[in-house]
Parts: sequence; structure tokens; C-alpha cells
Amino acid sequence: MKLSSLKTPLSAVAIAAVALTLVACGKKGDDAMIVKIGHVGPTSGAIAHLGKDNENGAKMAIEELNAAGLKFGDKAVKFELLAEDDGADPKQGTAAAQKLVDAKVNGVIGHLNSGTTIPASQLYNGAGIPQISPSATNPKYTRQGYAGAFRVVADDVHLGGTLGKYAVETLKGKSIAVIDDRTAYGQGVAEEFEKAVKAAGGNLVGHEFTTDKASDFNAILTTLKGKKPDVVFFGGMDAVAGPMLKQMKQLGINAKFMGGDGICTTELAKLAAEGMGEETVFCAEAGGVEGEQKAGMEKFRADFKTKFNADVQVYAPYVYDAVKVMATAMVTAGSADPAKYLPALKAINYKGVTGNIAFDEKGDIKNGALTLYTYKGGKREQLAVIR
Ligand code: ABU
Repeated sequence: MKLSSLKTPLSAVAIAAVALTLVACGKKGDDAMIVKIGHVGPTSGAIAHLGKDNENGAKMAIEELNAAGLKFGDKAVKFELLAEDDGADPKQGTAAAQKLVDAKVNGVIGHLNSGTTIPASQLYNGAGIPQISPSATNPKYTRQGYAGAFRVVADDVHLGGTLGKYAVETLKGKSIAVIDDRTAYGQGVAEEFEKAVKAAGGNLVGHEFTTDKASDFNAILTTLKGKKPDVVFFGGMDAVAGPMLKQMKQLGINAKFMGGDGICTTELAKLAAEGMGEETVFCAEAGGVEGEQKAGMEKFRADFKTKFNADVQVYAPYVYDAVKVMATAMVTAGSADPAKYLPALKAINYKGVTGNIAFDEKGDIKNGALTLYTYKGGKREQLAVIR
């Protein structure tokens, strides 16, 4: 029986796991075999709210796996979360990755940012440790030829491409300006957006640059204001987009504002405050559910709120699914030894709260979706799910 075909994957893990012997590589404690799952995201710094969102998704999955009282043969198995903070910084990211490699984790979920995920993936690959990113969208991550690199969300080609087309064809942008934060994510998604604008016959009037730590955008916004854009696309994260929106309002720039998944958070409305207009900000999450799958996502969001007293920002459900996917592959293989469960991970077909998860030959999600949102009354409001 496939775990993914059951209504309650957690129970399915328990049932299937009892019948299997898992060879865990971790230490033993309280007579339980320990399976170590690493998680890395920025739980400090400007986007700590997003790192915590991701980490809480991992905690929720691990707690559910352990609450199932898993036994493999006559041995109880305990999943242990090793959570690291990379501060969204590439150097800190590789240090965190090395720590997890040294701790001999059985698998890694993370990192959150493309700029940390890509350099860290080299270390995990070298150590033979499978990695699933729940949110890093730069295409390069899965194009390095690493057998153990997976991603449960769509990439920036899909994100930037869809948003560029949307800017021209749906928002009817005539003068489109771009700003990016020069990170692996921001630069990459902006480039894909520009390609799609050009392909749709749109007119790009300017491209300015900032950083992921900047808070004063007056100079670049004043330059762009002179070009009279009716759409401004930002490649970067919500912590920068929020103040940027405020300053656009102060400068009297009335353009529509667009961005990828990095700005598409619950927090953006708070960060932008008076800079957040009604249905003038558009963004896309790199995943989405439709039809009968929506109920599962709504339940996840409600459970998450009860447990953490916080709304899902954006990627917590994807982290939750990524942990369950990894655990399911281990159960299928009967082992937490990466070499043994990697084939099962490659072949996974898992029905999660974020939809069906199966990977293509590169490790990217098959048939990935995007969800377009706008903001209304200070809340993110779904416009459409696009495949
Ligand atoms: N995908 C947006 C945030 C993470 C990243 O790719 O850097």
C-alpha cells in the first residue's frame, strides 16, 4: 500500500513502518533509533519571520511522525529535528550545512533562500546526504547534477515567466520597471520576469538594483519615477519590499507593484503599512492547491495557527510536506541510510497538503503550480492557481 494513497499519511507511516526495519544511522537513545533530520533557514535577521515559519512546518511534521509511535521491527524509531539558523547569509549557510554534515544527519530540509541553498548543496552532495528545499526557487539548485537535490516548489523560470506575462497581458502594463536585490533569488527571478515581458511584447523602461539589507530606496525610486512606470517588479524578499512600498507612496509613484514568492507573505501587508494599496500589489507563491485538495491546506493552516499562534507566512506547508516525503521514502526503503532511501525518494509519489509530490529527473517537482495573489484589506487574497 502506498502511504500517499491514504487519507491520513501519518497513520499510514505508522502502519507501514511497523512492518519494516529501519536502519537508522544516528545514535540510539531511550532504546529508540534516532533518525536525524536537519532543517536550515534564517531564524535571525530581517526575514526571521519566514525562517521561523519554515522551521515550525518542520517541527509540526516531526512531532506528528513521533506521535505515531513508530516502530521498525521491534525497535521504536524517533525522528529528531536538528534546526540551524543561516541568517539568509551564504557563508553562514555553508557553516550551518557543515554542522549538519558533521552531525551525520540522515537528510536535510532547506535551506529557505536560493543564496544559501545552492552553496550548501555542494556540501550535502559531497557527504551523500539528500536535501529537499521547500522554498529556494533559483533553477541552478537542481541543475548541478546532484543526485540528492530535490525541490517541492516551482522554480524562478516558472515564477518570473508567469508574472512577466501577467504584467503585460492581464495588468496591461505599458511601462514596466524592475528592481532586484542582487541575491541569487532576486536577480534570477527578475531576469526571468524581464524575458517574459519581452516575449509578451511589453516595454521595459528601467532596471535598478538594491540589496537584501537596504532600507532606503529614494535614489533608485526617484530614477524610476522619471520613467513613469505603471508596473514595478521587485526581485527580493518581503522585508525589503515593505519599506520600498512605503517609499513609493511617499514619492507619489502610483504604479502597480509585483514580486515573486519572496514578497508573497502574510507579513508583507504589515511591513508595507500605509504603502500597501488595495489590489495594487501582485505576487505568486511557487505552489498551489485546487479543488478537493483545498480542504487539506485549510486544515493545515488552522492547525498551524492553533499550535504556533501565528498565521502561515508562505512556505511552512511545503516544509511540512518535505519532511513527510523524506520520512515516507525512508519507510519505503526500510532504512534511513541515504544510499538506501535515495532511490525511494527519487520515485516518490506523495499526496501532501501542498498537492501531489513527485520529482522529475533533475529533482524538481513534476507539474508544479503557482498561486497568484493580490492584497485586499491588508490580507493576501488568492486570484488563481496556474500550472
Ligand atoms: N523563493 C523565494 C525565497 C527563497 C529564495 O529562493 O531565495
